[in-house]
Amino acid sequence: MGRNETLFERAQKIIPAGVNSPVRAFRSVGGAPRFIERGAGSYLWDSEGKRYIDYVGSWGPAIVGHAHPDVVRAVQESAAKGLSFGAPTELEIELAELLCACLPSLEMVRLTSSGTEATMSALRLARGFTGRDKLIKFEGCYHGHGDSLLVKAGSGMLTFGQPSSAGVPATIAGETLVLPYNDLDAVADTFKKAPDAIAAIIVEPIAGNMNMVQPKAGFLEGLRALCDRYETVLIFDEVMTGFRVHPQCAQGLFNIKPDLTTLGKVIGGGMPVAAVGGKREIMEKIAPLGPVYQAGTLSGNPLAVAAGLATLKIVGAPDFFARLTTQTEALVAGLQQAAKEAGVIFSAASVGGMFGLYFAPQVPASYQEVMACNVERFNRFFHAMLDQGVNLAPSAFEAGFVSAAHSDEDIAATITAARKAFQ
Ligand code: HOZ
Repeated sequence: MGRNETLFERAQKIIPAGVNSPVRAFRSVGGAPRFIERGAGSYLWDSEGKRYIDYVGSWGPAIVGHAHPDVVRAVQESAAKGLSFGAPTELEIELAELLCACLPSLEMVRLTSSGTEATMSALRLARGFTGRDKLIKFEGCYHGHGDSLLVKAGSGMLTFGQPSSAGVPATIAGETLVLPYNDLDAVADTFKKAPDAIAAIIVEPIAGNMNMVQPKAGFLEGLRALCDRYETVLIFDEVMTGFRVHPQCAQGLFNIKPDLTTLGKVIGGGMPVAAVGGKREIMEKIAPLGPVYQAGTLSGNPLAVAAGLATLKIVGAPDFFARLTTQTEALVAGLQQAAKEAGVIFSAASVGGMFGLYFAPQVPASYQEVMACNVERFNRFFHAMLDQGVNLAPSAFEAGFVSAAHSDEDIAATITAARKAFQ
């Protein structure tokens, strides 16, 4: 038994399924998760010393590569001055100012420690602002593990075929209306039936938790128009797409201004930072300015904020996104070619540094189409890639991520591995 297996056995005795977040348990692909010893640039090393080209990137945050020297230095310098104060710091203002400068829809922002906290807070704010209770979310979109949002959700919920969680009271789940992604007519019909009841629509502007599903032309614009008409708060959950698909996030890419935005992952550069931000009149409802309570001892933690600022500085450099996009497109094109040569039914797509791989003839545009992908074929591909030192997300229902540290050689080696894995 290798060290990964030994650690997994030990972990399972004391941690549910041996992991602190479900997808990484490898349940859908089978086998033991790799216990990571260290990371540098585009690579990870596991507990057995094996090296992997990494396309998970901590599920998105590692956009400049693992252990980037500038980010590590920023954290070390901040750590030397104290780990947490539970009091405001100047760094927090810097990060908030930077986020508002990058995203025209943000007039005010509050930092949290996780994407889940950000989406829960956004939802509470929308409810407090509108005085309404109902929420529209889309099937297969995942917005963290808050009660109202764990209804027909993506990510681990989809991976394990249990899209709504036990433990969520029916009265809470009943306030969440779940509609098909990319189906604007369904949204319009719902508003017609309940014109004064819906506090918010929350959407991943590019879905990244049911594999990657892009919005059809007009879908996001249509949501914006309906929210304007029915005075409903439009929340873009950009925890995954934020600073990952475009310098101004998905909202800049599609040129749409949501009322509230949630951010996470990249803005913390691998440390726990997330944010909720948006229109001043809504944000001013947050305590202690307003009646909507939201708080956190570690919110705006100085080490985490330092990591986020250092990361965003690198991401903000001219040409950062052009190169990241080119690398990701090269990966996707190479994988498509390798599949074609092997005669495997496969498609792939990318936006900025985010990509989707589908064992299906066409790139899916809905939850139903994603569910029709060949999961068994993905699982075989996943293990064949892992054996050859390529780390993909251990689920057919997760997006993949390329970092600025991925070299041409890394991409070429990945495509070579795929040629074999497609056999
Ligand atoms: N929810 C993440 C995937 N969309 C996985 C988080 C983790 O396992 O760290």
